[in-house]
Amino acid sequence: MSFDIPCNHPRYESLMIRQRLADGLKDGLVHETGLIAHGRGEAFDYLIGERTIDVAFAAEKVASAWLLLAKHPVISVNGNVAALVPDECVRLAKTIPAALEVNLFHRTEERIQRLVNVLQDHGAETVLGEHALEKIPGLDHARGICERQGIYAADVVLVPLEDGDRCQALKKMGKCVITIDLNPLSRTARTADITIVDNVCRAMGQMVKWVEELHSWKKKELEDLCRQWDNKGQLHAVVEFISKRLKDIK
Ligand code: PTJ
Repeated sequence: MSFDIPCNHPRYESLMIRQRLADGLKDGLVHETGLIAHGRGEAFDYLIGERTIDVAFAAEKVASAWLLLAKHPVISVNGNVAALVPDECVRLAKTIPAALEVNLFHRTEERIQRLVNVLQDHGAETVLGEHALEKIPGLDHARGICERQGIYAADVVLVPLEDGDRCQALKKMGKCVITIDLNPLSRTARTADITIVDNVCRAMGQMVKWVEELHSWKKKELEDLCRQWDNKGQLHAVVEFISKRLKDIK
């Protein structure tokens, strides 16, 4: 860490997250545009009050249930996610259990290798992504390249911090797509089956807790929970929440 942030700083958490991304950039994990993406996320985090709002808490629960019901769940990891929540990614993958696959928009083999190493350093036994020989139909950029045993074969895919066209293409393949995106207006947020409007730094840890709790639920109870989820309605609730907060500012 190149900068000491005093823990009594009023924006300590937020500055620590920025620092993790800056370090991730230096370590070759984060792409430079990942910093811009984070800035957009921060703005929306500010609007929701930098906390997990009730709708997101519920979405995290349903997403966890969906991952538990899946036959072949996969967690897709990009540069920002590896820099911010490597430990949570590995814990979530082990608790479900699910496969981890590194998948990059700005793909280089060197970055793939670095991300695989980071996840392994945090305890992952197997990390997919290096032997990506399949292509998601309709996606021309590198994000469409994936592993046959991983995202290609998955029935449920968790794609935190995503760009919209892969989400759409995965859905066209018949997969259930769960995303974590602070922007409730993004194409990804609008296309996914379950959108968690929360900071990935809060959401992933909360999902580990939900998965641990939901392990004792019966299959039918999990199915009922998933069936009730109305993603469009919940996104509307997030926008309402933000609008109300803005209106209430004196
Ligand atoms: O590592 P790579 O090469 O795969 O590239 C990753 C980035 C993030 C650069 C790439 O996926 C990208 O450009 O993403 P977008 O299209 O900018 O979308 C990122 C979305 O994530 C935006 O809607 C942001 O609001 C949201 N976001 C950013 N930071 C966070 C976030 N959502 C949750 N938690 C965050 N910390």
